[in-house]
Amino acid sequence: MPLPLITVQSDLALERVLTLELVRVTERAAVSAARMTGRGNEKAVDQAAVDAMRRELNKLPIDGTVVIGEGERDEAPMLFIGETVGNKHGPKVDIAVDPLEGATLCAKNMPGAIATMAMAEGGTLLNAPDVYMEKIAIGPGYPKGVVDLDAPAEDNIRRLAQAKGVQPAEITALVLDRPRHADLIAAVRKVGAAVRLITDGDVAGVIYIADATNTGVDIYMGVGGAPEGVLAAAALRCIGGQMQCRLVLDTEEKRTRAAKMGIRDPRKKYEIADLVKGDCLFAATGVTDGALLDGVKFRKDMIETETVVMRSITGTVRWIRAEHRQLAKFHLD
Ligand code: VTB
Repeated sequence: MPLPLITVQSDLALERVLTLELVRVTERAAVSAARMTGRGNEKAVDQAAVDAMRRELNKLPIDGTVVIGEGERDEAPMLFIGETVGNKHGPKVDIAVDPLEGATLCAKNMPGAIATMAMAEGGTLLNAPDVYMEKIAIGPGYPKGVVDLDAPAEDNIRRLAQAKGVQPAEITALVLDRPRHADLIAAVRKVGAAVRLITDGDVAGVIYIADATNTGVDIYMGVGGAPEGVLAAAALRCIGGQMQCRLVLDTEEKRTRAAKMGIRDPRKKYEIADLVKGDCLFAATGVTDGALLDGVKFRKDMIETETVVMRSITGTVRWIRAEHRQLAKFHLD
């Protein structure tokens, strides 16, 4: 009997093929940064990841525009917001990059640094300035509206516990360890819930909530970077979950920058579908070992990487452990 042919709708074929290309991009950025792990030089590790990511992105058959990048044009020489990437022979896509999420973690050889990016249909990712963002996120399987960005933290924990069918004491909230979160942390603990603190890395932090059974994290709360928020939303668009966010535009200068990027309502409360309007791909490769991904391992004559890549159209999540034997491709000399 002839084997059935694999058919892919032609308009989706390229995007499907691009899934593995994203893996190559984040793998190379991760390896380049990992080479300098623990050297204490945040700028150097970040630059290495940026260089590698940009080089790989420019090989892709896409007509891409960076909408979440290393900064705005005059402050970032590469992968700045507005930079076009790709060989132009392909679909118009929006690109969000964080070539090294957790540069401090990598420079200090602490767990959890990742190289990450997302790709979506042109014009569908929120163009956000590099400001802070208030965020709240919970995993899939809860009715809509269980938690609310504007509700007191105590209420959110209680309501989440009720929806999960447990006591608040069985809820764990993940929060960035920053002085600005002192009140939030106290409020969460006041209702008996546990707080897990992270020093950096809230893209992975938000992703943890999608797999509460294994990560033990039920909810992400607090203020982190807006670029990290858009990247995390891309991941949640693929794997499910709820997220609400608001840009922190607390000065006239920030509001003007945001307005230039098309943000009309500076107080808008965004849901995942506002941050990532269309279908998207998301990928992350571990740089240092972390709860989400193993870091890069330099073996004799071989480099190992671990990457997660997700596609929203199908909700497929692939974990890719790669052994790289052709090392010239990493341009490590
Ligand atoms: C977070 C964290 C990042 O920035 O978004 C944080 O996830 C927010 O900024 O890894 P502050 O450090 O100023 O709190 C990072 O720590 C680094 O960009």
